[in-house]
This record gives sequence, C-alpha cells and structure tokens, in this order.
Amino acid sequence: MSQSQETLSNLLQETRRFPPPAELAESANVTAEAYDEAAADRLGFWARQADRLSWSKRWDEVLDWSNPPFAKWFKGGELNVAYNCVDRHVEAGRGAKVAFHWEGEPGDSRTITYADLQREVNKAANALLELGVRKGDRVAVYLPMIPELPISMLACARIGATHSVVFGGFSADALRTRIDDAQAKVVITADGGYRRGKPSALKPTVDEAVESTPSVEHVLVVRRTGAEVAENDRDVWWQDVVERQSEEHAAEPHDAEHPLFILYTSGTTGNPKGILHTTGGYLTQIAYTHHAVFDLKPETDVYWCSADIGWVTGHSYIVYGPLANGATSVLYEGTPDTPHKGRWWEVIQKYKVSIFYTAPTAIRTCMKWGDDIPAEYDLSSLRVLGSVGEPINPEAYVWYREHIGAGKTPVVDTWWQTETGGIMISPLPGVTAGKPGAAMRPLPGIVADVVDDQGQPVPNGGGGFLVVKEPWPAMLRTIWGDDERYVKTYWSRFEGLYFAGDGAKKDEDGDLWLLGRVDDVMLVSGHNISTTEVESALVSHPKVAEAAVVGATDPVTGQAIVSFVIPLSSAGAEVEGEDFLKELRDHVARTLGPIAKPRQIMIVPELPKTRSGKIMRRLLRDVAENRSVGDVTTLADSTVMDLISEKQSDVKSDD
Ligand code: 6R9
Repeated sequence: MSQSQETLSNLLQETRRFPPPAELAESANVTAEAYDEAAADRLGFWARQADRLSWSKRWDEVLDWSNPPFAKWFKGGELNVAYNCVDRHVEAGRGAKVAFHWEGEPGDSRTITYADLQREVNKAANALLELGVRKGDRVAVYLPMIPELPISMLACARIGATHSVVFGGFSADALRTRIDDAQAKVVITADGGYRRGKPSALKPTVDEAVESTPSVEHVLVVRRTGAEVAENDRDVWWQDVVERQSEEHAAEPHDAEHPLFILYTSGTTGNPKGILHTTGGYLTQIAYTHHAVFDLKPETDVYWCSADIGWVTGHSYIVYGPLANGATSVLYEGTPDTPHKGRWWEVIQKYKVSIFYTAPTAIRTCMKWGDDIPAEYDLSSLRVLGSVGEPINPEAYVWYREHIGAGKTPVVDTWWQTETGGIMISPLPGVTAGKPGAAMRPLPGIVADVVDDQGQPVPNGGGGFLVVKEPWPAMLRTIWGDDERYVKTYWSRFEGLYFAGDGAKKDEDGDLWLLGRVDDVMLVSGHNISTTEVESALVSHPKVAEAAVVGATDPVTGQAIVSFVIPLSSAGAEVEGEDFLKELRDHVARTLGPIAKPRQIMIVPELPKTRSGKIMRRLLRDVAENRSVGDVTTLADSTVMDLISEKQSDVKSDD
C-alpha cells in the first residue's frame, strides 16, 4: 500500500453530544464497569458471557490461539444453537411468547410464538434428515423474508448442517457459484416473494442455477406467491415434506467449533469469499452484543431490524441474537415504500416497536421523502435506534434521532463486518454520550485501534487504518476451503493484527469515527481525504438528501473531488442552477476547509448502490473519469447508471 495512505486528514469538527436519557441509564443492561471488567480479564469476561447460553458440555479452554490466525473459542465445549434459540425458552415456560410478528408485504401477517417455532423447526429438521442431509453437509437457502427462512436456518443448526443463505436478489450465476463453492446438497427456496407490490419469482432462478450443480440432490420449495413453477425430479414441496413430519426432534449437542454457517461476501474484487462462522463463540458474542448494544429487555421490548436475512446483519441481529435472548421481533417481507412511503412507520406503530435497527442509506432515503411522512405515525414506543452498514453522516444521525426518535432516543452507530460476525465498535445506549457520526469505542471485550502505515497506534486527533488487536469470539474462522486466502486477506497487512480495509480516525477524546474503505480514500494535493467526511459535509447542507464523492485524476492536484448529489424533494427547482452548485462548493469549503472543495458536482436522481445499500463508488469513479462504466451486475438497480451517465454532459466545473 502506498505511503500516501499513512494517515487520513481529520477535517470534520462535530461538537454536538447526546447523553443517555436518565431513565435508560438507571436501568441499563450494561454499565461503564463492563469496560474495566473486560480490560482486567478479557477471556474471563467472555467466559461469563458464554454463560448466557446453555451448554451440554462445558469448555476446557476459553481460547486456543496457539495457531494464529486460526482461533478455537470455548474449546471442548458442546451446545446446540437451535436449542439455545428456541427450546430453552419453551422449557422455561415462555412458549406462548411471540418470537416473530411476521408482516408480509401485501399486508398478510403471522404470529409465531416460541412454541410454534419449536414445532416448525423440529419438523423442518426431520424433513432435512429425510432428504438425506447429515451433520456437516451444506444447505443453500434462497428465500424471501418469510418465516420459513429463519426456520430453515435453525433446522440446519439443529442437525449440524451448515447453512449458506444467498440473498434473494442474486442472479442464477451468483447462486450457482455459491452452491458450487459450498457443495450444497439441498437448496431451500420458494416459488417467489413479494417486492414492490408484485410477486417476484425465485424458483426459475434456482432452476437455472442447479442445471449445472452436481452436488444438489433436492430442491425444497416453499409455496408463497402461488405462482406456477416448473417441477423437476429433484424438487419437493415444503408443504408436502415438512408438514407431515413429527413435531419432535431431540437436539444433539455440537462442538463449539462446529461450522454453523457460510456467508459469501464479494468485497470489491475477486470471487466471493465464503466467510465461515462457527457455533459457540459466535452465539456468545451475538447474544451479548444484542443484549448490551440495544439494551434489550426481552419481557417488554419489541425489536425490529429491517435488514434482509441474506446479509450478515439479518443472520446475527434478526435470527441468532434476538432468539438467543428470547426477544419478540418484527420480521417484515417487503420494501419501505410499498404500498406507501410510511410503511415502516406504520409497522412500528402497529407492533409498538421499541428498538429499531436500520442502515444509513435507508435513513437518508426517508429524509429525502420528507419529515411529514413519519410525523403521521405514533412512534412513541421507540426507545433505542441503531444504524449499521456504512458511516452515518451526522445530519442523518440527527434527523433519525429527531424525526424517528422524537429527539430523545439514543442512536447506536454499530461498526462491524460479515467477517467480524457481530458488533465490534458501538456506543452503549445507557453509558455513552453519543456524538453524531461516531461509532465511539470498541465494546467491552473487543480490542481495536487505529494505526499508521507501520502498524503503530495513531495519537488522538489522527487517522489511519482500523485494526482489531486481539481475537474475538464471533470472528470468522477462515474462508471456506481457502485458509491461505484467509491469512492473506485479513492478517498479512500488519503483523499479528486483523485488518479488513476500513479507514478511521481517533478524535481528541480517543473516540472512533469510521471514514469508509481505504480503497476509496482520495489524495488531493498531498492530503488523504475521506469520502465519508466530504459526503457528510454535503449532506449537512439543508437542501441535500444524499451525496457520494470520489477522487478523479487531476493534472494539478493529483486527484480532485467529484461529487454526486441528490437534493431533498422539498428543495424545488433552484437546485438545477449554477448558483446552487456554487453554494454547495462554498458550503463544503466552510465546513471542512478549502482543500475539500469539490471540483465538480453533479445533481443526480439516484446513486448506484449494492443490494445491501452500500454506495458503489467504483462506478462513480468511471463517470468522474469519463470512462465507460464498468460491471453493473451487483447493482440493486442497474438502470441507475444510465440516469447518472445522462448527467455526465451537464458536468459543471468552474473555479
Ligand atoms: C455489518 C455489515 C462491512 C463494511 C465495513 C464498513 C461498512 C458497516 C459500519 C460501516 C461505518 C458503520 N460498515 N457498519 N462503516 N460505520 N457503523 O455491514 O457487514 O456487509 O460485511 O460490510 O461495511 O466499511 O467494512 P458487511
């Protein structure tokens, strides 16, 4: 990596602070002592968190790190994840408690109690056994957000099969690569799901994918939309095979290091990587972080994470964390604007959701639609709000707190990755005085820091690379089938440290601010400038809803800042003029300094995003450099780039 990425400039100054509400602080699940407790004895701390779970056999050793970077957590211990997420709550007399309030997009709904879930998971486990699935086999799951998705995952976990959930928006090709890489024996899918008010087919994609996947013996199909599907020899209907199974299944314990799931992450280049997570350490960290970061009170809270289960956020904070903790959750099938732009707020009002967890991209979209939409709903049940997936701009954070959280709820900005398995850096809602835009501190038991090019910690006020310094329980164990790539990708940049590609800064108090992927950092006249800070400055302008910035080659400054801006719907016609562009450039110069002033600003109707909502800056760089636009297959909406390229000719670059 070039010397130029030694440090990141620290441009953005933010002085707003939001201390925890007194009532929340008084009864918080976790207090400030947890930091000291974990610092004094990190492994002892994690062993105490492992006691949140029910183990069939206690571990011999908390962590075996004798062969780094290959960790074994809770070595020798045995447990069953499905038992921990379902049965033990029923045995404790909480069978009638709601596990999921499921809300379909067309407005149908289902209430699933822990006792219901136990019966459904047992039947699905028995069905998988009948289909020949055994402990250690892989099962690919390609389903919409319907109850059969968590049921399938838990059924796999119960019998010790390793699930590989593939997001329902992926193409046949992407599905085939993932099935092949994992050598999945069974694929679980549905005829389709509902999206934007229409049934959207899934089965034809599976049919196409499994044409050339010899490992697949059966395709298990859930009927959701009733659409007609082609029936092949390998196909079996869920309604036929699962429904007739016994509701009893004795869960066997599995080793703490038994593979629980593979989840593919594509990163920016190369083949997707099959991130492998295992059993005991994963469930320990997910249960603890869900309890600590959201202050979950299982008796009274109603929790909702709006992610898709096809991403890691859904695995950890829709399925495993909430269920391990015995929570009542909302599970929603559809999109936020179907049938109207108030749908999410309507769901929160209907189920009296008290904890809501979503992504900055969704928050900025809601900002764009206007404050009056959430204002129509009763959101007074909310007490904690969470954010994940990208850096949250201070303006989006404040809007979320004000317009969704009535100006009183803490916002927890949670930094983590598919690879980390669970939340790593986040405020604690009853402890931390939040700063808008900061993920603040590593959680108790997590040791992370910001280092320079040589792997040395940067002082407060400095920027550099975010690293994790000690193994953590939910860490990835390897890349499926490729130990070498695991070592090379994550553990070779800095000796003995985990590095997965994010830049960050430490402010004067030592609190952490995420600055985006280091590949996106711009080098302008010798200064490393983060895309995040310039985007945040643009979003802080009262007429801007969303912004993305990239660096483009510039003969004078090396790279120059090019930005793409979506105005607020309420901003009106004035945003089309040259005056507005000048106003924006001046606004950035005032907020961050003249060095960060964009050379060009394009007003666009949309931004290119991945299917998990992250901005694809690579494609915007193509536009900024006047190249033809690269591979758009991973875009959520591939027509977006046409809309943006149309604007290319309008590029304004005075001064
Ligand atoms: C959970 C998830 C991981 C990447 C990560 C970082 C970005 C996630 C963030 C954040 C700033 C946050 N990211 N949360 N950046 N602040 N709170 O998103 O996993 O899909 O693997 O993405 O997302 O760049 O490296 P994944």
